[in-house]
Amino acid sequence: MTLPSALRKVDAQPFEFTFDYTHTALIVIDMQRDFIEAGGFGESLGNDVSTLAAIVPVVAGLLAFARQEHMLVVHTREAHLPDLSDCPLSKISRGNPSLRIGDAGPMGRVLVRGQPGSEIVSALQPAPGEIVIDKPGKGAFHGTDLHALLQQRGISHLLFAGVTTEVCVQTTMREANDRGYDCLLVEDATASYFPAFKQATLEMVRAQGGIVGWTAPLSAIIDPANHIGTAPMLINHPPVIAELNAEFDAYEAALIRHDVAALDRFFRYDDATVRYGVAENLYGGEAIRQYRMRCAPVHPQRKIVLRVTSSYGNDFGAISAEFNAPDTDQIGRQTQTWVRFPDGWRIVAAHVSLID
Ligand code: C5J
Repeated sequence: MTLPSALRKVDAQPFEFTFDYTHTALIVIDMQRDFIEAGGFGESLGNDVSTLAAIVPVVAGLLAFARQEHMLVVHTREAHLPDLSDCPLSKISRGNPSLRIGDAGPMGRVLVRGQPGSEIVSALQPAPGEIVIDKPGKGAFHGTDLHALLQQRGISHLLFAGVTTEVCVQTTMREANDRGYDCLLVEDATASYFPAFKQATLEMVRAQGGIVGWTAPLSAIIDPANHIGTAPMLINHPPVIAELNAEFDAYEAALIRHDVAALDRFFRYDDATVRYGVAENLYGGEAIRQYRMRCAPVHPQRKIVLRVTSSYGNDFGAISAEFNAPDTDQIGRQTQTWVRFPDGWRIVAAHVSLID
């Protein structure tokens, strides 16, 4: 369930852009070493790469915003198969570069998957769970399953960043526009080797009432005044549920291998943390820690047979589970309350019991 307060409004051109960040993805186009660093493909075409490198901090700020809002993030790379079977001859032979696609250069083979030059620059590395798409074309929808991935996740709105504005960014944005997405290009998070081409692209995108989409600077997107509604709260937001389930799985795995130190870390070390065990009431982090050190391991074939996970906002959730093990006919029940702290998710309350 999503409350309407997930809506954001951005002061954009040609007019206000409204999006629900649970249905919006950030698409970061081709922030690769081959385009942005000296010695890559971009420079081999005679370009000054410093204009592209200048946007890296802005793209990092946009990524931080998207991650904070738990938006879907997609990174693309223009990168071909090692045998270049996905690269038309016309693309290889175009222009007069000192290095052609597939040639060996200072950063490995130019625009070839897996080569150092095709990697995303270190400051913008994809985070776990983010999608990375290797694309053979300028547009990210051509020859990829990007559209299907976005549809599966209910995405209707896209924010665009990356390089170069008038080539891969604009092509992808036009492809997305034709597929029915509402698209906004983040003005200071995109760059071209030719500043005039960037400016022309921004104007073309938003001309004629936003014929391709909207443009706005990063500051307008992250402006806290953008929330529509006063108390934004997402309930059962899939990325938060996925994080909680991953924590729970890691907790169960630590339990099975009787990793006392790891188990200890899952519980918040605080006087207000409470764990009601099957046969003990433990008040406070120290009592829980002492119990862990003396308790017997659980049966190694203990199995979770049912789990219900819920989340309220980005930082609070509850998991209830039933478990069984070969050494008992009873069914175990366990409820954990999780809170996200600056150092990660922690259990602040737990209750375990057995029933016949
Ligand atoms: C180019 C790109 N310019 N990512 N690629 O060849 O825009």
